[in-house]
Amino acid sequence: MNTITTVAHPNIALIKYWGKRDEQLHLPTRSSISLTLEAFVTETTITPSSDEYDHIIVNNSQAPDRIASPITTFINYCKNKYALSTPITIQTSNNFPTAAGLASSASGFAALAAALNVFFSLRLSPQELSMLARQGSGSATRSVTGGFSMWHKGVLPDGSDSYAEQLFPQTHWPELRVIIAITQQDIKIQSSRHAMQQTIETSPDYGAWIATSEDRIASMRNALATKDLPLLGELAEQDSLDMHQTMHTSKPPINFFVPATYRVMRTIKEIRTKQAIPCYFTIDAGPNVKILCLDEHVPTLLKTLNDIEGVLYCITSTIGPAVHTKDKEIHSV
Ligand code: 2P0
Repeated sequence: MNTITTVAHPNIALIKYWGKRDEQLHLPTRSSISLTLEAFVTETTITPSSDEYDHIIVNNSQAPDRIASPITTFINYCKNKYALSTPITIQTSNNFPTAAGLASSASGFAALAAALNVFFSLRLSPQELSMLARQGSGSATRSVTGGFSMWHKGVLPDGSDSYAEQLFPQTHWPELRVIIAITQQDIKIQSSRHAMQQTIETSPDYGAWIATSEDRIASMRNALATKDLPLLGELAEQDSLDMHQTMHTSKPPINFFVPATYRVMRTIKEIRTKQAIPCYFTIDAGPNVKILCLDEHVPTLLKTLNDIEGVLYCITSTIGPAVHTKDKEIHSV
């Protein structure tokens, strides 16, 4: 069998996924729309194992249990589903903080699903591959298709209509930028998986947020098609704030923010109103803030963001591609 290396990029949801209608099949309660971050990269290599066991190496060392265990569950799921028996070694590395709310599970499971697809010659279509990646982590389904993607929530109990579709390729909106303001690099306080189920079960605001889904999905598709940054930004900001509101009102409350998170949000709103620069924030299950803006405003925004107390550093990204193989590195073993 051949060694295979795949490359995937994390994605940031503009209309968020937060909660499952089926926990086993990872079926979401609402559809979501994302953009892919070109600057952040996960590379995953599969080689045949040198013994009868599977091995998982994350960022060049033995992965801690919290990170290794969902990977092992996913590999076992794939081995059962496709009757695979060859033991493998998986080496995966990120050029950005792992499990810190920067969607490393999205790129991680997209890269792993794609690597298994090629290594074991499963011949899955992009749609099937996105459904396989979904079993690793819900958000991974959107990193399979890349660019600007939509994960259809689907309605079927078996999940066969819950997959990602690329709405627009990475080249669709060349001026769009995402600035990631890093306020903390540590492993996050709580896993998304646990936090989202607690939110569904206990937040009185969850139903109202879900009720917004269809309108917001339609408006976001329109904002992307027409490259309307104010529409996209207002929607993304509101959807993110509403998602966090469902967490803040869950029992016990969940709050991923740190003081610098609030400072960045406040600053972005101020820049928008006082300097008339179109810039908007969105925040996921962590304290880091992603700012949506145009390339011409990046220098001004960076200057201000880097001066905010508690902002460690900022990374600017364009839009990234779908998962793919790193062809140059494929060789026979
Ligand atoms: C999203 N997040 O749409 C949302 C917004 C975080 C906040 O998808 O349980 O790691 O593996 O399906 O995909 C993070 O959740 O959770 C996430 P599982 P996942 O990007």
